[in-house]
Amino acid sequence: MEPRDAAADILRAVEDSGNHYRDSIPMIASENILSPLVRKACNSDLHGRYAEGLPGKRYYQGCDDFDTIEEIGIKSAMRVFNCNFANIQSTSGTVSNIGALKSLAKPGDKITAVSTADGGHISHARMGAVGVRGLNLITYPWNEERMEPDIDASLSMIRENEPNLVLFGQSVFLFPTPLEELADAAHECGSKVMYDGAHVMGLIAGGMFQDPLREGADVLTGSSHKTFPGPQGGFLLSNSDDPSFHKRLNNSIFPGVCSSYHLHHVAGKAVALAEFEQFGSDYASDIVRNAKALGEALSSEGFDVLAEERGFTESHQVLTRHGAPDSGAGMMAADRLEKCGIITNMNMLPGDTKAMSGPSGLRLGVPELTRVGMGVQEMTEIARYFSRALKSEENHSSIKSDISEFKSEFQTVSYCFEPGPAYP
Ligand code: DSN
Repeated sequence: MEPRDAAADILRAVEDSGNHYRDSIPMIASENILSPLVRKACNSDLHGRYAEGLPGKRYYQGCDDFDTIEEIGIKSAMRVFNCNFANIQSTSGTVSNIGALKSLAKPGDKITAVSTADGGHISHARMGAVGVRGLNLITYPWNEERMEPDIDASLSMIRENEPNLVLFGQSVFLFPTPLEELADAAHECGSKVMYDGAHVMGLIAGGMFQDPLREGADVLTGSSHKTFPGPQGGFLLSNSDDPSFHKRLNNSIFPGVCSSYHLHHVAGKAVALAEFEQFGSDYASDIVRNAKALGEALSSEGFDVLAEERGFTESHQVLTRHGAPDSGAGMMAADRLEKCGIITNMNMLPGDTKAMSGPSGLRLGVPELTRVGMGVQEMTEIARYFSRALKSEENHSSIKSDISEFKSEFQTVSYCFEPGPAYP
């Protein structure tokens, strides 16, 4: 292929991808869309600049304006997350995790975390950041019915193993972690407590989930682009008032794991923080309301929605089971749904053992749908589309066309200073 044709093909695919999401019902729980002002900050000259160091202490000239941006963003993050320390430089939630692991543990130390099979993130696993840092991982005993660590067994496990670091947080995250009791036990053993709030940062900041920094976490890490509706990136936060610990945390990102830390995304993150200060509480409560409504509506349509006895969810996620463990029913459901215009991801559920071919479930998220103005009524309509897609023989093209028409009413990003096109 000629280089020029390759570039043209790439740009066509970029446009097609935007159109695909514009015309679909996007339900990936880790995704969101940018507000017009955040997009403007991200699509700026900053995308090619460097600013190693901290505001006022740079290794490059030309950073005065960026110093202003980062200083405003740090102060805003400290207000939004109600904490004494914020680093907004990291380029992803995983990079924040690597920084926190570098600050809180050394190679050979013991760490406890949720296993990936139970919904833990890959950066909490041996194959991810925990392994890269050379830590010895012990996973929590899991309560499958409550979809959280088994408290009594986890308390015993922490007391018995006396880990150096106790890590909480998940990618499959329906309910707040029973953190206070577990963090107390960890501190009694001399362990540090880290909470990865990647998925639920917007809910934490909006007061709709749990408040890890007041429930015992020494460090809170997270993504800036899931329920927190900014550009892709991460946060590293703490309520410690120890300046030497702040320095250690800052150094863990630069020079620890980043050189250039993507200034355009930091600028976008700072704008997203400003918007969150004004609109975040409403956004967070609307997300949780919609997720609960979706769980209820899918259950009414006859789908097997997990955790019914706990009200399905207290987060932005809902889990559905579509067949027996390791049957791959979730994979097949995700495939059929995408053909019909609903974008989801297959997910392992309790009993599943094969991550690629066997998942029996779907993880459904509502942050993006909420952000384009959908409410409880739309969750009911979406559940009906699920029925048409997964419980009928109807041709996918007619469902897809109805979904495209349904979605055409939801094309504006809200909860921001200048609502505008969601899929420009
Ligand atoms: N793997 C992503 C998720 O979808 O949860 C987070 O990095």
